[in-house]
Order: sequence, then structure tokens, then C-alpha cells
Amino acid sequence: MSAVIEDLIARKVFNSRGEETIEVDIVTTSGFGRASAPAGKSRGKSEVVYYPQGGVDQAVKKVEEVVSPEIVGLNANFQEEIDSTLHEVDGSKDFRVIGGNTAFAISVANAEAAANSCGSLLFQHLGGTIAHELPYPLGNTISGGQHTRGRSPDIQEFLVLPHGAESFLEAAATNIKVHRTVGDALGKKDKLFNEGKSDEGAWAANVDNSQALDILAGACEEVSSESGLECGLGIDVAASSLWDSKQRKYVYERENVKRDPAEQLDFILDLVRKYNLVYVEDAFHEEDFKSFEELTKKVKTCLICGDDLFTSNDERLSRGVKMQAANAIIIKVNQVGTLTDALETVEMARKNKYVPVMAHRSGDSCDWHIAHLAVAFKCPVIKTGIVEGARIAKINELIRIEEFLGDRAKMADLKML
Ligand code: 2PG
Ligand code: MG
Repeated sequence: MSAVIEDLIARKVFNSRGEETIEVDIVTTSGFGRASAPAGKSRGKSEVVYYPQGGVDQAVKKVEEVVSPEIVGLNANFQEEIDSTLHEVDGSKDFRVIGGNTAFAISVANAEAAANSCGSLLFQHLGGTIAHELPYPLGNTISGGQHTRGRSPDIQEFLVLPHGAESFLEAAATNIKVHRTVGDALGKKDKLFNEGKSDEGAWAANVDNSQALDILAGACEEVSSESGLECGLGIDVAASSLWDSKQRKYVYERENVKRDPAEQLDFILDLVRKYNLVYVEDAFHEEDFKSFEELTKKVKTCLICGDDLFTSNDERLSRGVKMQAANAIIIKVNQVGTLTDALETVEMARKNKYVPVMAHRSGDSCDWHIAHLAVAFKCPVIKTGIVEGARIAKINELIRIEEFLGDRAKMADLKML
């Protein structure tokens, strides 16, 4: 089926935080694709620049004036050509001219239009017939750090990974039960807890790091013993947000503790041992590859994941691979701008036995494309929240994909846990 691009339309819409974002429609001779861009709050320094000066309005103008004339007339089936055209039109290394989020929305809308033009689903179009593995949902239950205000934990995310689930539906339902059980426990602990939630739908509560972990561990145990299904605990420390480069210490305001890199390593190792953590993201600030390497050497059955550390960027990942700095990498396509860039990083990760973890952003929309990307790129884990509209949009799409695959559907391989 011909998929020549006939029209490219950009508009300003809003994300789940009410921030302005860009949405793109691509119309081909036989199909249509639409995508909108997410936004991070705890961003890595090496991420691309989201928008040109002038923000989303200026980005929309750039699409009309300089991007559209180069893209219209190309064939949407050739994703790499579309993505390299975006790089050429922009001309900078970090998409500062048209905006990384502009590139993201065009790149994803194009893939969707190409899939739609040939009557395929996105995950099949990008992943082919071998794409039939469902990722385990890694879900945020309690928020802290930059994702909340007031008296909340210093660690940004307290996560659950139901790695014993036999289907995606069962895994998603388990996460919802854990989230509910955590909410009930928070209510028992603090009479003033009003079920407030963060951007990602995780609970915003007046607890410290160890109280949050104790509550989550109790909830996981309760849900596991009811269902017989194993759940693991994880954290996203988002340590770049805690790092004070002048003092050379991680500043835990809530705990009123400062830790130098060696103390931070001991602190994380203690948490891994005490709570049997299966997942630790950004335990150190984004330039401290060395501490990541030491942590990875010392733990065996835990995913040590880099988010701000790698920013989905293959050059940074290649540095990490050389140092054996981690064994997992967060993939957020809008950290690099295009699907082709992100796929290169995923391929490098897989070749070097790093687990690619597809992820949402704290400011997101009901755009569900990352559900398809996780399956197409064979990511064994997807981090996309548990409840809240923008998160549920992706969870529900994975339930549909699982149903569509029928007997061919299989949970991904996470044997190391
Ligand atoms: C993270 C993300 C998503 P943000 O740090 O992993 O949870 O946060 O999108 O704010 O960077
Ligand atoms: Mg993170």
C-alpha cells in the first residue's frame, strides 16, 4: 500500500500536567497517524532540547514553515529517511532548532501513519511477526523527590514489578491491587492522608524513604500471598536531583542527611539487601559512571538501571557498556527525539545484555504509542505508572495487544530476577 505523506499538521495541546505540548497528524495516501509528546520534570542534562525558543507556538510554526515542505512527498514506510530528514532540517546536535519534542511527535506519528496505511498495528509494523512478547509493567506506588511537594520521601519513585505474572492482564491487575493496598496502609498510618496523588498517579504521602519501602513491602507480601504471584520492589532514586555538586554530597532533605558517593553506595546496597530490591534506577547522579559500576558489580539479582545517566543516548550507553556501569537502561524516545535514534540505543543495549525499559514521562498524555514500542523493541519491562488517565491509556493498550496476539502472546523473559 502506498504511504506517501500528503499532509503534516502540528498543533498545540496539553499534557497531563496542563503544560503545553505538541501534537502532530500525518496523512498519507492511504492512512493516518497522530502522536503527542510527553515531558519530564526530572530531566537528564543530556536530553535533547524540547522546543525552540518561543516554545510550542514556535515549534508549530517551524513545522509549517521548514519541516512540512521537506517531509510532505516522502514515503512514511521509510522511517529512517523521515528521521534523518528531521535531523537535517534541524541541523543541530540536540534538536534545538525545531525542538526534540517536535521531532518526537513527527517521528511517532509517521510510524503510526505507515502502520495504518498498510493495515498493521504499530507494534507489528515496527517489530514484525516475531514481536509477541509482553513487557512486565513496573508501576509507581508512592511518589517523592521532584514529583511531589511538601513532606514526601526524598526518593522519587517506589515501584512494584509483578515478575511472577503469567499474563500482562494479570500483571496490571496485580499492580492495581498493590497500589490500593499501599493507599489503605498509608491511610491507617496517617489519619490526615487524603489520598492525594502525584502526576503519575502514585500516592503523595507524608512518609520518609524507609516508611515508604516498609509499606510497599507489606503490600507486596499481602498481595503475593493472596494471589500466589511474586512481586518485586524497585526504586527510582533520581539521584541527580539530590546531588549538590558544590558539597559533593547527596542531600536528603526529608531525612536531614547528606551522603557522599561512598555513603550513597552503602545506603543503596543496604536497601537492596533489606528489601530484596529487583530494580534500582539512577542511584547516583548522571555523571558518576564509576559508582554505578561499583553498584552493578556488587548486586547480582537486581536491575541496575540508568535513566538520566544514559538519556536513551547510544554514545552515553556505549560509555556505560565499556565500564559495565549498569545492566538496564530506561528508553524514553523524547530524550533523543526520533524512533530511529531510540532503536539504535535499544539494539546496542540488547547486544550488550542490558535490559531496555520503555518508559513514560511524568507529564504525559493519553497517547498509547509506548505500549506498542515496548512490544516492537522487545523491552521486557515498561515503566508507565499504575493508575491515572495517561498511564491507564498505555496499560489498556497492552491488554488489547495481548488479546490481539492470542495464543502467540507470551510474557517477556526476565529470568535474571
Ligand atoms: C523518571 C521519569 C518518569 P520524568 O525519572 O524516570 O517516571 O520522570 O519524566 O519527570 O523525568
Ligand atoms: Mg528516572
